[in-house]
Parts: sequence; C-alpha cells; structure tokens
Amino acid sequence: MITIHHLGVSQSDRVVWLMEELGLPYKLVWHRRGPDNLMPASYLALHPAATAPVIQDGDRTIAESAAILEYICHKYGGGRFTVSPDKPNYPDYVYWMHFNNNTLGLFFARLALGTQPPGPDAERVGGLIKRREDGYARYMEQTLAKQPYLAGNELTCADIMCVFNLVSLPSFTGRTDIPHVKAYLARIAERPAYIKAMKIAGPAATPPDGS
Ligand SMILES: N[C@@H](CCC(=O)N[C@@H](CS)C(=O)NCC(=O)O)C(=O)O
Repeated sequence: MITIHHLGVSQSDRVVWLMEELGLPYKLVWHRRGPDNLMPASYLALHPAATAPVIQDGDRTIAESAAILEYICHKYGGGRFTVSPDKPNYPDYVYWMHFNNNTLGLFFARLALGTQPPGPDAERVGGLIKRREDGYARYMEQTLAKQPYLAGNELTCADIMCVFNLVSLPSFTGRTDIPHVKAYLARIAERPAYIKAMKIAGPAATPPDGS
C-alpha cells in the first residue's frame, strides 16, 4: 500500500485528493510544520530533495507532485486521470501538468522582491512578475472558457496539479478578471473526493489525533 507523507498545509494534499478520486487505499503519515513554519526533521529525513509531497511504495521513496501523480495513475490506476500523447487534448494536459513551474517561479520571485530596496530594479522586477502573472491568468481563463477542466471535458492530474496553486496564491484568488477560473474552482469544490481529501489533508485539516 502506498504511504503518503503529508506535510501540513502543503502540496502533498494533491496526493490525498488523487487517491480519493481513484478510490485506492493508502496510509497517511502526518508531519506537522515546526514553529518556524518549515518542515520538521522527520520530513527532511525522507528524501534528499526534502520537498513535500513524498510517497513510499515498497522500497521506493518518490518526491515531486507531478511525478507522484503520474506514477500512481499509471501503476495503480490503469492510466485514469492521465492523457496519452495520441489524444487531441494531450497538449493541454502536458502544459497544465507543468504549469506548477510557473507558479513556483512567481512565488520565489515575489519572495526575492520583498527583500529588494525600493528603486528602479525593484520596479522592473515587479513589472516583470505582473506581466507574467497576467499572462498565466489570461491563458487559464481562456482555457476554462471553452472547456470545464484544464485538459478537456474530464478531470485529470493537470487539474489536481493546478488547483493547489489557485486556492493558495492570493495573487490568483484575489483577481477579478477570471470568472471562468472561479466557476471551475467552485465545480471542483463540489467533488466528493476533493471534499473528503481536504477534510483529511487540506490547509485547514489537523492530524487525526488533534496534536
Ligand atoms: N515542485 C515540487 C515543489 C514542492 C514544494 O516546494 N513543497 C513545499 C511545501 S508546499 C515544501 O516542500 N516546502 C518546504 C517547507 O515547507 O519547509 C512539487 O511539486 O513536489
């Protein structure tokens, strides 16, 4: 059985959501963040990359959300929630599977910008961040204006990858120019597997023992 190492308030809730969508059994091990809000020693010890999520499958320890989702779907889900290269919606699937790179880039750019003194350099970087963020929002809005999910008519791992970013980044959630993205998030929030996964491991969840 797959063990999901869940870091509180982190991207590892994606794996719980996928397992609930697939209806597969799993063991959840909770790791609470430390007082510094960073991952605890128990999580750092799991994998050299020291990022959440991490899963264990037998003697393999696997990191990276996108890799984990595809691994589980192909190995245990008969390819469900993935799109193969021969399908017309494969370009959408593969783009949105990798979209996380963009949001992570923006997150770290904003952190770096916060350390810059005001001045022309900070303004230039701020402008660059805004231009890129606007572009990503525009493309997602256009995509969801023509189809209910990011890769077409059905939920895929691409949605499971992107939703975490959308609900956790204030620069996205605060926008008023993405009505189709907001309608999409409302649709996702009604999925029974999503509701269950967020209760178990979402940002507001606490470990079962309440510790
Ligand atoms: N690209 C990685 C990013 C993982 C990542 O940055 N995870 C954050 C949690 S959301 C993390 O490990 N942070 C370290 C920490 O919080 O101490 C993935 O999708 O798995």
